[in-house]
Amino acid sequence: MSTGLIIIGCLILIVIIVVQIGKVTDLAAKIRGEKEVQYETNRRGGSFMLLFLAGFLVLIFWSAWHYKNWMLGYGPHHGASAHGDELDSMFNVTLFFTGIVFVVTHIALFWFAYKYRGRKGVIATFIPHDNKLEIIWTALPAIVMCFLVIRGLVAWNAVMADTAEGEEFMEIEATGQQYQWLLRYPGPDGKLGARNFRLIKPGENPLGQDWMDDKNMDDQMPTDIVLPVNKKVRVRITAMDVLHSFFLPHFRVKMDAVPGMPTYFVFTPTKTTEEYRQELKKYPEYQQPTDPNDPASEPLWKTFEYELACAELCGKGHFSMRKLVRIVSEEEYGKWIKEQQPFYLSNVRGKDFDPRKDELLDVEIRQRKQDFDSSVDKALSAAKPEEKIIRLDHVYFETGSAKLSDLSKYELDNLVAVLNKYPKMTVEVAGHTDNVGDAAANLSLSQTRAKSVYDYLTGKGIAGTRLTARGYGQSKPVDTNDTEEGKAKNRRTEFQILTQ
Ligand SMILES: [Cu+2]
Repeated sequence: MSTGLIIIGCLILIVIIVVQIGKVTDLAAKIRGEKEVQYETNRRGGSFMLLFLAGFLVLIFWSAWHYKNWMLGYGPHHGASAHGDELDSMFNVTLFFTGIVFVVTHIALFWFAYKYRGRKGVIATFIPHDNKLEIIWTALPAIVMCFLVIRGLVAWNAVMADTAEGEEFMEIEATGQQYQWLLRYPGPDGKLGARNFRLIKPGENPLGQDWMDDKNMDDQMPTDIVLPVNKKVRVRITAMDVLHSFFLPHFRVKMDAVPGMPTYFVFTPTKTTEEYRQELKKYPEYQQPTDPNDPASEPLWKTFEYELACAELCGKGHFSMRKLVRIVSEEEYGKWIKEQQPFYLSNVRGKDFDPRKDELLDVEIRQRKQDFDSSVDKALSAAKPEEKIIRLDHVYFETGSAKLSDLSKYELDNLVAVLNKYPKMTVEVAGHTDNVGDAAANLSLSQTRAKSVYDYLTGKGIAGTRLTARGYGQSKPVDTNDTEEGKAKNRRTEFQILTQ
């Protein structure tokens, strides 16, 4: 506040001084004659021009030198991607030529202003046209521009190339939204699932993933970008509302995120976060504490993180579109990616808005088969007959009926596979009920249910001689019938391995 007042005060004073000088000059002119005063002003003005030129150039070169280790492309900030150094070198070549032009034109500008100031008895020469001059200042920039543009085109084609057929790479996706980046990883199948903007629903389905597409089932939405070093990455870039820009400054990656027009960028990170920190550590600038007010805080190099920023001014929360990027070893990446839960399984599965809640997913089917096979293996190696009993947890009947529900077939098919694998195995299929209702009715229901399973298995080609079906009704409870939970455990279908 007080600084502001001082600045305003200074400005007012400067205006007053300028006005006063003007008045004095007017007065002096009247005394000494207009012309003389004009020449004197020209001389003083010209000298100021030279002084300004010197100060200006010194400041430019000093600041470039002084801050170079903070700038991308200089000091520790080599590109952290395979194409990064090529872009930096292009920048430097361009800077070299434009730097020469910058210095020469500024010297010429201010020097001429001094040299050709209005002087007594000197009249300007009139040059209407000069062919030599025209040719030189057209040809020279043209040649330099050609060189820059051709090199730029070659680099552009290399940097912007998409992945080639059969090439190994991983694909992730970044979607810009006011004001955050939504990241998506493909999961174990390596494939990103389909999206449809009509399916977007905040909270439930932020990206509009089509849950009927199996490729979406394992897609993860991590909070940070974590990538293995030296692996080619293709980033799909989209936006949901306005223009954003996917910017990874340390990797020299920048691509617009445009609603309705998917873009991409392919790059290969070549330096882990830790390696970059070690680079920074060599420079005194990065030995300073991270928090300037706390000298005991960690040095800057140690807290360094790569970042993803939005490089398009997209609204008032634009600044908050920042995410951390970590580049790690292949091994560390493997560990991290295993911890990332599929968005569908942790946020959608089984909820009211899950369009597949009545359906068994491949991943669940695989899991159940694994569980089933391992309990069969356990039973096969068990000694006691009661340890050879395996519950068919996922065999369901319609209430009060012996009709198998559709979802039972997965578990029964697992049993068929086991019986085919062990051709000498014989089993007893047993039905059990809780104690609700009439005991005789329960007995008969359990018998028909066991028979249903028997029929299913023989229908799949298992010889009837290897199977017995028996109903036990409520006679063999495994838990109390006093609680709902216990009753549910007692209503069961199981099979016992008799010979193997
Ligand atoms: Cu943005």
